[in-house]
Amino acid sequence: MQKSVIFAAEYGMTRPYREPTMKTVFITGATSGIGKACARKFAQQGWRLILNGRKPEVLQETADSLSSEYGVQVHTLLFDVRDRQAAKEAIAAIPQEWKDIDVLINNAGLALGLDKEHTGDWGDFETMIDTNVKGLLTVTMCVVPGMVERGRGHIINIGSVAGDAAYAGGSVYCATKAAVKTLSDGLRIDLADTPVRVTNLKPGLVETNFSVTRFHGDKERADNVYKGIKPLTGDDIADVAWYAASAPEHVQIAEVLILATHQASGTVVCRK
Ligand code: NDP
Ligand code: 8X3
Repeated sequence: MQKSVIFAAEYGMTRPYREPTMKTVFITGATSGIGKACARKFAQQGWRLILNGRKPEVLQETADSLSSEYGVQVHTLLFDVRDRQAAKEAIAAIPQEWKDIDVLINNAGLALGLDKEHTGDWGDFETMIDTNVKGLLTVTMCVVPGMVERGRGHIINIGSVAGDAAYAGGSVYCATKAAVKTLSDGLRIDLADTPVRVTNLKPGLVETNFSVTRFHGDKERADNVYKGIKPLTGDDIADVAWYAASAPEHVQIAEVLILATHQASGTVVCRK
């Protein structure tokens, strides 16, 4: 009898026992959409999860459901990526046995509004820059030195097709995602003499809570973004993240643009 089956029988478990791989993925913004889907994907593969979020109940609920569904260990890190001090303290306080992070997925991010650059809301602009650019850089700076020291690691940044070209009303959001591309490219150059890999994933339209957040809770307006086209799902992006993470060590998936079949670019979408 296989060891996993014996274990399951001895412990009366209802799901198959999975040998621990001791591989660890750290995902920011893991409480929704693409981040949560990545957490599910890596959990399915038996990885340990370090999950970041800023809503305590939602974060705990996410952690509990993944750990009970997939039998993986989960460590939660409650902080807002814009709070540099809180992020640094939380990451520094990760228990020793969790510190060997194999993959960091810098996913926390958002768009706010669809306003013109010269008349938009400064608060929205600042939140996008602080989250998508400065937050990502903060977490990168906290995690990557350990990867370099251990000679092992992979950073997967969630960029966007929006970083390839500006679209109407998306000026600042697009600029933050262009920055994610440049930060990814720069980091890849800085790490080229190490085994640490850097990937920039650039999704197009993915149906998550993204547009509800962009339109400040206006669900009807958010739903219209995905009308007449079959959009991507968080799981589609998680599949690509997993592909990059599980590629052989000498293979670095540097950048991937992932679009729905009827989307051709940030501005060309064919709707029925
Ligand atoms: P969701 O709104 O579903 O998820 C965003 C996640 O980021 C949430 O968990 C959210 O937490 C978290 N988050 C936002 N701000 C912060 C913060 N300051 N600190 C910590 N966590 C934060 O959207 P998506 O899953 O779609 O977005 C994930 C990433 O994918 C973003 O970077 C987005 O720009 C990018 N992206 C999305 C696309 C899409 O079409 N959906 C396409 C291309 C890229 P909370 O609920 O607390 O706000
Ligand atoms: C999100 C995709 O096209 O709504 O990054 O900007 S888009």
